[in-house]
Amino acid sequence: MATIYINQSGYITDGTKRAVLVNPAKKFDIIDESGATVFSGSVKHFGNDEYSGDDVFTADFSEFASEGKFTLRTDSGETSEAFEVNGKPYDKLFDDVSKAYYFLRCGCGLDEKHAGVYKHDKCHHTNAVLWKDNPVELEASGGWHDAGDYGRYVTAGAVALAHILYGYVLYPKSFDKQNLNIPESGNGTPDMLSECRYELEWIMKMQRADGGVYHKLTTKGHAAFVMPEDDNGQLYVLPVSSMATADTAAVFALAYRVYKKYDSKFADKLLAAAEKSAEWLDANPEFLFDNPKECTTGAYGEWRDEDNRFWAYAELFAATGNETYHDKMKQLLELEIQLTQLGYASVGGLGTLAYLTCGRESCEKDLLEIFRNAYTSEAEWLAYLADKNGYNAAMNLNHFGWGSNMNLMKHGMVFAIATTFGKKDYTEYAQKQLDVLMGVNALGISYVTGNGYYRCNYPHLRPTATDGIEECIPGMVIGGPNQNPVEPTARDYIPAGTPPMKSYVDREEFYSLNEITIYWNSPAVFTIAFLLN
Ligand code: 9MR
Ligand code: ZN
Repeated sequence: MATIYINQSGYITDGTKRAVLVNPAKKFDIIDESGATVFSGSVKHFGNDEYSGDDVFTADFSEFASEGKFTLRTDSGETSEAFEVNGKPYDKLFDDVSKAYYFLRCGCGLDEKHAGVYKHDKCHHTNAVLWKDNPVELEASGGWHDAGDYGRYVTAGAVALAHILYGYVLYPKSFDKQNLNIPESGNGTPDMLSECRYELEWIMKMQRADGGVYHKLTTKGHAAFVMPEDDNGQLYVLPVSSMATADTAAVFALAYRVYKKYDSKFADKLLAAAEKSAEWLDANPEFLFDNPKECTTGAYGEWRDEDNRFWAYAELFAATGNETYHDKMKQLLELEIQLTQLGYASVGGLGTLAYLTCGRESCEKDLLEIFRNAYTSEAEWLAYLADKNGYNAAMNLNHFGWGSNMNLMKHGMVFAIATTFGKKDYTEYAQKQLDVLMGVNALGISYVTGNGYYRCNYPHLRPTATDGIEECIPGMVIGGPNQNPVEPTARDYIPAGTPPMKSYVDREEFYSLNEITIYWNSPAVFTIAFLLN
């Protein structure tokens, strides 16, 4: 394989275009399909790169703006794989990372028409029982499987929804033309919104009559590697938490704003449910969540719930203009809420987005300015990190943990948001984060299944590990490099001391490196929507 690392999904005609080389060269040419040289440039020596340990060389061909299929050839005789330059190179990628959610639907079967070879029977459709109160049954089927496991967790779902719905609020053009071939396609609502509705309706079922929302619905432990329909363990609903309740209030209020144009009855139902959860928040103190000893599925614990409450009141104010919510939001701001954090745990940035997008006259000018500036300074810092890394990943060492590609794509989101609301254009940096995800990285690998000539294909994803089909379900964003994998045997493949950007292996047993989740796909959906808009 060539060691010229390119974005394997291609480059936008008038956008930033970069390749990274790890073998020395001085000059490069871009060659078209007929073999003609259509552009020439000089290779830059970046030098030693701390995250990869590579001596990095870069080829920038941003100035080259002709469409077609090309290769990049260096004067030292290396040639890259072919890549596309065109107006919308990420259409397939965008559809795939969006359709990934359909493949994760729970409580229904996936039929051949929509799922092709990845079809499977109806799963997890039996009633769940309350964890402590076993005789109480709950019909709470539906929603998306969270990840490689079959659990369904409210905070994770709410945050993934928020990324996608904000992608829609800010960059609707990218979604309006999608045809994802899902059961709702053609019903007059953008497909991605129909897909999100499937998760919203599940969260509705997780809400108690008093507005409190159950934290999660899972079996006692993770299922064996079986197809979803063969996971027949008893389903449990775990206790209400203030994070799940606040995130539900928030995402329902946001969804109210989004869906009212398409289905006002559904939107009203969302808003009423959001306000019910807000009543619960007013009446109850912090209820943090921890797993009962016998339950070993994901905990999604958090240290504090103030940022979740801030997000909830910000969204409720955005949705209704009600000054009581405005005041509550402002009071919470005094508790040092982080203003640009986009989840899954710390969600203050989703609250500031609510304020920035609602367009209400009653928004305070100085607060709007503070929120905008927060995104700009975050983007400045991330741009500084990107510049000092040979691959231009806007990452520091701490970002290379479990689910590092979520950090990479959330940083793509910050560049997009700062560009949308601030005074400076960071599109180039958002593009570079996608480049890293799609192959401009120290392993030259595409971290999205089904996309790219050298791509991950063996994720920790139960259906994929079981279905006997060689090609993985497409469009899944892989967790990616992790300096501290939790599986001891990962060290057989990644010796201690391996540079962070190379601390990855495409093997299904390693969930801390190679799993997928709904909130790792969603920041990619947002960032690509921004680039395609
Ligand atoms: O994504 C989560 C990661 O940030 C945490 O470090 C890890 C351990 O708590 O849990 C991850 O979330 C997993 C969840 O608990 C269950 N479903 C799969 C998730 C991805 O690995
Ligand atoms: Zn299921």
